[in-house]
Amino acid sequence: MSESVHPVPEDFNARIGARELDELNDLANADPDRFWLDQARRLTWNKFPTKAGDWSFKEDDFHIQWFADGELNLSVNCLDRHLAEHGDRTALIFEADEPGEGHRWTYRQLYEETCRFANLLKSRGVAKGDRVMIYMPMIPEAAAAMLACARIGAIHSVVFGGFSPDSLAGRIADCDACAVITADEGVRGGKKIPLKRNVDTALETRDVPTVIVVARTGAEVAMKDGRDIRYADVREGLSTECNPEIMRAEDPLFILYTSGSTGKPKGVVHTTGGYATWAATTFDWIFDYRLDDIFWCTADIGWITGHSYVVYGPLANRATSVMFDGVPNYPDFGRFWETVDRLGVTIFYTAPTAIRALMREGDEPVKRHSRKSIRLLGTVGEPINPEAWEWYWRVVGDGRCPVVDTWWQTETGGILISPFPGATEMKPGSATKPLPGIHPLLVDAAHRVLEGPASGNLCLSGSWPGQMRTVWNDHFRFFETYFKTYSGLYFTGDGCRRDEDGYYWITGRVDDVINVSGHRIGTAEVESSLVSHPKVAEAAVVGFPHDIKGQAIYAYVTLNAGEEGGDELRKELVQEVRHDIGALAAPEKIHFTLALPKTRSGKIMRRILRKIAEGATDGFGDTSTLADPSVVEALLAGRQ
Ligand code: 6R9
Repeated sequence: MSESVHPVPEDFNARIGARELDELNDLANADPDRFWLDQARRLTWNKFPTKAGDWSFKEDDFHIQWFADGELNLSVNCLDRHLAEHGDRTALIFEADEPGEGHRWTYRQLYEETCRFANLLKSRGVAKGDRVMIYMPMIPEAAAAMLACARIGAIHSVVFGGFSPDSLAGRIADCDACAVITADEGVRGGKKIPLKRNVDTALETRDVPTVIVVARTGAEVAMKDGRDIRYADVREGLSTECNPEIMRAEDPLFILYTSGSTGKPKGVVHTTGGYATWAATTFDWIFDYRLDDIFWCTADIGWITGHSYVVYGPLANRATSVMFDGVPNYPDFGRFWETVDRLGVTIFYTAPTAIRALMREGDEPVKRHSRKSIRLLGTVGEPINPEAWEWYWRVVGDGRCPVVDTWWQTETGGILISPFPGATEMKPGSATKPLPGIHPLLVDAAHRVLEGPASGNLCLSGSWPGQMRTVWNDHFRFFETYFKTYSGLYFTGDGCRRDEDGYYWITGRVDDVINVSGHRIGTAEVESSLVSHPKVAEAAVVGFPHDIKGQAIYAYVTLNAGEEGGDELRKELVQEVRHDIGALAAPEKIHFTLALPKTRSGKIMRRILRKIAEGATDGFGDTSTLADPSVVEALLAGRQ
C-alpha cells in the first residue's frame, strides 16, 4: 500500500515546533538526568528530588525508581496549587448520557469535593497505603474520589463499570480493598447499569467495611447497615479542607488491572512522582495544551487513558477536561460533534474503533455540525487503519487539524510514541516517532536487535518516569512478564515495523492478548470462563479481524462426551463469559469442534486457530508436528 505523508498544517502554531523538538531530543540524549528533572519541575514538590531515574532491567539487579528522594502530593498538584489564580476556572465538564444534561465543576468545587471525600474516607479509618476500589460512572464525583485517595495516600483501583460483579470481586480480593466507592446506577446509551447491585453481588463473596454510594439516577438501592453510606446524606457535614498526606515519589498511587497473556488480570502499579511527571509532561507535549482549550478525551476512567488524560494529566496542567458518560451513537451518530459544538471542544481524543463505527455511517452526521472549535485530533488504543485515519483527518478535522496517533499502554503510564502536532509529519497508520528520552528497539525471534527499516517485537531499552513499577503482590510476575523474554529490555507485547524514515508502525499484539475495541482481553481469562461451563471440555480463544472492533473473539470449544453443540449452548456460553468477565469479553463466534490442533506434547497450535478464524483456507505452515493433522480439515469444515 502506498503511504501518504501529511505535513504539519501550516496555520497550526504549536508551542513545540520542529526546532523545539530537536532541542528536547538533544537534551534528553545529552543529559538525561537534567532533562527528566526539568520535566519534574512541572510539578510542585514538598521536596524536590536530587536524582531522576535509577533503574536496571537486568535480572541480578532488577529495580526501577524515579525521583526517589522527592516528596509531593498529586491532589495538591491537580488542585491546591491552581486555586489562587484559577479557582474559578472550569476543571471538569460533565457531559451526561442525555445531551446537555451535564454540569461544570470549577477547580474550587473539585477541590472542596475532593476534600469532602478524603475526610469521609478518613472517618471510616481509610489510611495511607490502604486500597480503595472505585466502580463508578463518568461523573465528576469519580474524579473527586480518585483525587481524594491521592490526597490521603490511599491507593485507588478503578474498575470499569462494564465489568461483572465476579470481575470486581476478583480485584477486591487481589488487592485486599477496604472500601468501595460506587453510584446507585450508571446510564449509558439510555440503558441503566446497576452499579450498586453489582457491588452487593461482588461483596457476597468478600465483604469490605465501607461502601460509599453516590447518587447518579436516584434509584432505590439496597443499603447494608453499618457498611453502606449515602454520600448525599453525609456530604454537608464533611469539611471542605483536608490536609494532604505528603508522599514519597515511589509511594504507590494506584493499581489498575489489565489483561495479560496468562492467568488472571494483573494489578499494574503506578507510583506518585514518576507517573505524575509523565502524565503532566505528555499531556502538555502531545496535546499542545493552551489555557483556553477545552480538552475532551472520550475514554472511561476505568482505563489507563481515563486516568492519564481525563483526570491527572489535564488537571495537573489546570486544563478544562470533559467527562463524557455517554456513547458515540446515542441519541444518534452525530453525538460527538453536537457535543463538540455545544461545549466548544478544541482538542478531541478518541479510539479508532469509535472512528470506524462513525465512518460507516457516512459523512452527513459529521457535516451536520460545525466542529470549527476543534484544532487537534488524537487517537489511542489500537492500530488505526490508514482509511480511518484519512476519514478522521479529512471529514472530522476538515484537513486542518493535526492527528496524533498515540501509542502507549497501561504499563507505560502515558504516551511513548506519537507525533508532536506542531513538529512531526504524519503518516496515516503510523504512531510516528518516540517521545524525547524514549528508546524503542525492534528485536527478532532470535533476540537480535534490528537496525534500520525492519519488523520485529517492540521493546524499550531504558526506563521513563511513567513506567509501571510492579504487579501488585507479585513482583516476580512483573519481571517474568516484561523483562525475561529479552534480557535487559522491557518487552511491550506488541509487534512493530520501522520504516526507512524511522517511523514506527504498531502491528498489534504478538502475545495472547486480544484488543477488542481498544479493550485488552486475555485469551486465558475467556478460556477459563468457557471451561467453567459443565458441558465444556476444552476451549481455545483467538482474535480475528473485525471491521469496527479491530479484533473480535473467536472461541473454539470441545464438549464433554455425549454433549451436543448448538445455538442454545452458544447463548449459554456467551452468557457465562458476560457473567464471569463482562459484556466486553463476549465471544463473537463459537466454533464447536471434536478436537483442537495439538502438538504431540499437547500444546494447542494457536497459529493454526488464528489462521482459520481469519478465514484462511491454506498457508497453515508446518503442520507435521500436529498429533493428528486431519484436525485441520475438520476445523475448516466447521468454520463459523
Ligand atoms: C493506552 C492503552 C495497550 C495496547 C498496546 C497496543 C494497543 C494502544 C495504540 C495501540 C497501535 C496505537 N495500542 N495504542 N496500537 N497504535 N496508537 O490503550 O492501553 O489498554 O493497556 O492497551 O493497545 O497493542 O499494547 P492498554
